Amino acid sequence: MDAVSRFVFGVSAYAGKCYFCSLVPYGAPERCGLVRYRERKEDMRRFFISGGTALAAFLLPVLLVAQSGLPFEIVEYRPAPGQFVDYTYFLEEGQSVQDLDNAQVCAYLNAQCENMPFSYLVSLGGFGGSVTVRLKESLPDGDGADFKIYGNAFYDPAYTPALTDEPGGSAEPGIVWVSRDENGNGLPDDPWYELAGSMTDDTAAVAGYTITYYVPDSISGDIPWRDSRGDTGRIARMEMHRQESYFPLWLASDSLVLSGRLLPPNARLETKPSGAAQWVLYSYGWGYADNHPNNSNLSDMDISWAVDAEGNPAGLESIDFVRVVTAVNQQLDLGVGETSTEFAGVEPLSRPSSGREGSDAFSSLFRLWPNPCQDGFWCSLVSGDASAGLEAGLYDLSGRCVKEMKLRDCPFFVGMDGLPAGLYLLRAGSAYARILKK
Ligand SMILES: [Ca+2]
Ligand SMILES: [Ca+2]
Ligand SMILES: [Ca+2]
Repeated sequence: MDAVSRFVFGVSAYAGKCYFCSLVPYGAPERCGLVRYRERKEDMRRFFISGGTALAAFLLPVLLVAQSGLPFEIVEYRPAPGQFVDYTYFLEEGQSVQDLDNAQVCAYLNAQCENMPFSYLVSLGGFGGSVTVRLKESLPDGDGADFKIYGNAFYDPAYTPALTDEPGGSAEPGIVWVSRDENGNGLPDDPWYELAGSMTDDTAAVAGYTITYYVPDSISGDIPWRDSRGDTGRIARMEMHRQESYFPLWLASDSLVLSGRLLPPNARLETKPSGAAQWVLYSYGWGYADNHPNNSNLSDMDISWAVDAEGNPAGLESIDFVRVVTAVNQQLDLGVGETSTEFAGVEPLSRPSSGREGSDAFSSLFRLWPNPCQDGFWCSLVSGDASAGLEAGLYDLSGRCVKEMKLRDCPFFVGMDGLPAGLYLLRAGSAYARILKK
């Protein structure tokens, strides 16, 4: 159809009955609405898209949908204002933002997370914005790191010389909090503990910082704020993000007050070898979400870092909830905008469950979890994108390949439905790991 050639579009996600899409007519960037699922043909699906008077149909491959679900679910989303905060995605047709509630918002986000495991980005907006997840199984504090938080931080190779002592690129650090379901009701209504990170005791960090964001006179305007130090500023509208409002209007209709530990600004204006000026957001040492790339063990967290309000070790034996909160208040020009932590998932870090697994089960290439498994397992790459794209195979003990796949840079699910119980090997090149199906 002719209309197809007139648009650049990208489907960002789908959620059961309907699909959303960013539609960019040439020359006039604009997000457009709902794309409905109409037809199913093997693993391709037909989509219809309308923008203005144009109607187009196209086929897209459907992402592999995990069968067993993720190890976490979002139970609360309270973003600060931001360029990636757009409540129109959450709304049913004809619904107004005032009628949105946390449950509906979380249902939408969880559907996206299930369909794009560990790669759908939940943006927390400016300082104080947060997401809270429940771990489907309690996570004990073992030796060393216990979980990894996925985001979209990266190092900028143009600054490689600086990376040796101070990595920089896009680091938008979020403070991590943990909680245990002490009253056993499945809700995050128990005491919370902050994970101490490398900046917790830094003199430039501010404990008990509070910010108030105000709904502007025109909801599509910049979002003004005032903080507990008397400073004022704005979350500025960005050319590329033209949604109705940057304010999370389902949380508040006049102002939103958010508090926490403020980390100092981490951006510096640098000059690339080409001569172009660019903001570089430098990574803090350790203990923060969206602060180092996913394939770095500096994005791993340790439950034993949890401290109480006085800064004393909390001594938690296990946790059931994780919260991530944007920790800097920073507004940048040159098309960057506010600094907002992104969240893409929590992976409980697997450990050898018994000596029988041997060290190869946790080879340098993969982590397989849970192990033993039932209907399948997750595979994540220790070296991240360095080995993404490699061909891998799942082999039974007779050496027969029962499944072929490509390794990916974020955790992916390998279904084992229909395969007999027993021991299998996941192999890529010379690296392999054992997985036991119960
Ligand atoms: Ca630990
Ligand atoms: Ca509880
Ligand atoms: Ca980010």
